[in-house]
Amino acid sequence: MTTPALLPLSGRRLPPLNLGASALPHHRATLRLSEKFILLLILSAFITLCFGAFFFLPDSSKHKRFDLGLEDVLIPHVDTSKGGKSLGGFLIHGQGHDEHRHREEEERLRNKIRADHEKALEEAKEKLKKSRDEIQAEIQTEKNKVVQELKKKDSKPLPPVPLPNLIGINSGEPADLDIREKRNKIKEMMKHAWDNYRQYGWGHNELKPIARKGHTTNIFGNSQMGATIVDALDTLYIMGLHDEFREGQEWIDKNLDFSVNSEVSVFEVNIRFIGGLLAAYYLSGQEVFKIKAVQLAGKLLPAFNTPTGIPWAMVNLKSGVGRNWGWASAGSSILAEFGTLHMEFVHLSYLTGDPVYYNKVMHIRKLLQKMDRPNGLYPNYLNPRTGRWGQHHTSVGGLGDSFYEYLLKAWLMSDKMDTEARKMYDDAIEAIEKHLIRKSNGGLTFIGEWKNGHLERKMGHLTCFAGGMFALGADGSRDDKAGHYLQLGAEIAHTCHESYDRTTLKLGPEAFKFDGGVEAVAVRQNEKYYILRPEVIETYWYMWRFTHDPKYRQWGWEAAQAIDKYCRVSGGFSGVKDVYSSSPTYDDVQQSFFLAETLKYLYLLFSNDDLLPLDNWVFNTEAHPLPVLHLANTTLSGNPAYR
Ligand code: DMJ
Repeated sequence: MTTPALLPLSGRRLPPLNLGASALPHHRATLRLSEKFILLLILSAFITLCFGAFFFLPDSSKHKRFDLGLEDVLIPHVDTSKGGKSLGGFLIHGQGHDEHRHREEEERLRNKIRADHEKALEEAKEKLKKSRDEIQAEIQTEKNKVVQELKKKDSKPLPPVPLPNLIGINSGEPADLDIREKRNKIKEMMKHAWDNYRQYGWGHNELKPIARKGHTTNIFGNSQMGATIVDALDTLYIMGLHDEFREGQEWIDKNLDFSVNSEVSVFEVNIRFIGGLLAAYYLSGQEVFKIKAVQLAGKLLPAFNTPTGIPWAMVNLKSGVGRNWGWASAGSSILAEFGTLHMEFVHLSYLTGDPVYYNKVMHIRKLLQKMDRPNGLYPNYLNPRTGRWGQHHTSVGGLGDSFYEYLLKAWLMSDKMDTEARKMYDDAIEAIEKHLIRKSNGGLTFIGEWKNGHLERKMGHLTCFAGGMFALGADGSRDDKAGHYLQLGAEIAHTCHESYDRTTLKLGPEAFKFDGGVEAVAVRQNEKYYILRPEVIETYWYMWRFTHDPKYRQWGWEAAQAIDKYCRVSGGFSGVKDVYSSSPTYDDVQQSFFLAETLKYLYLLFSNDDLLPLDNWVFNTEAHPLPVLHLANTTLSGNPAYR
């Protein structure tokens, strides 16, 4: 190693000591001795300097490593146990044999890099020998692995919460043989619907029972989310179809994925998926349902990012971008959609300990409370940008229906503590009775629709659910009008039964009129269809629970027989296009709500009241039972996670 900095020193000669003429001769020997001493001192200083410089000069071997870009791999850490010491993050060994060791190490790494390159080249050559499909399959497998890893991360356990009182989930067997047989028949119909979906539509949202393949509509987006599986789970459970339930659970566990680029209806996904998953969780206690419900709810939350907090009708599950239906009054959101989230969202907050869901729905309620209501009625449309009503149309059927239902059920689900919800319900029902409910010339009570300042004397199949709602809300009604509301429920049930009875197939049309001599009959061709809807049977069941009048079981049985006769095909059940035609054509759709609602309400109608008793369970608008939360108040303080 050269030490250029020291060269001038090493070449310098010491000047002779000039002691002048005055120097005495007897001092000559002493002076020579001091000279030697000084020379020795200078020499030793020189040696010390050389030795020090040896350590402080730059190490050329380190420069080489930087040039190769290998600084991180060569000596990545300090291992003082092996006699090294750290300097700037690199390992400095003793000189000499360390130099040798560095070279060896570099050589070893170069060899390793060479070997790795060669291996990669070999692998690439091997890959190229494979077909395009094989390569794609391998890539897909790798992708799946990553997705599974991400899923595992997503499936963090939720905080434990005390489960509400879950009674009456395995009961209901009737003693009466005739009723038992009817109940078994409904169970057989459920098996037929499920088995065919299992065979021909598995994983798709719904089934086309005639084409025998999967079916989907835009409300579920473009992805296969197994809507029928999720919607059917709790019906399978209460019917004791446990193998089928387990099949559904397995599919959900392995395949139900919400990280999809798909635009879905917030309302439909909430009532069918979140409601279905929560009910399946409460009935079976299987954590997977709760976890999936919470994951999905997280994907719906971006829909609330509007200037008012009134959610968009649709949201893209991946991007979180929301928008409204093009047909809804100048970009409005719909009352029955943003007003039908409360039950599920309260349960989500209860189960997760996260108030975000509860706050979202309470914000909607507060906003609605502040708004003026024409004639005390809630219009169907509300603009989420301006916070103003759209067209002044009011309906207890499509576009409005379940908003009123959820006001009543919010009160029931809170163990009757949410009196604010009950008051809103009572106010709304009073306005509806005053402005929308009329008696026809033939004495049939009907609920019309308010449109542009006048009453349209038309009632939808959807509106028929209101009979059950009036009966359910009778107890606890204002001014002790329980008898009145039970009577109103019975009148609506009767009218809706008439709408069935006046058809050829004994199945109800989509909408029917009370006008110009027409009573409870569809007039327009495009209102004559029946798509396996549940609302009329739903009302029969509530009326049965509250009155035990056998006519409701009789009417329910008539409907079940008509469905079995006219809607059953070998590949499942289908809707029909004209209930007044003796040779009906099929629409070729087995709706998921047929399994979730229609068959469940029929089964309950022929079960004892101890199956899902109404003091402990509240059914969401898709017939998914959620337990009453016996909380001290509506701020969910019963959940320890809130304290
Ligand atoms: C169901 O999805 C729900 O009952 C909803 O509230 C409205 N209608 C359909 C079935 O008709």
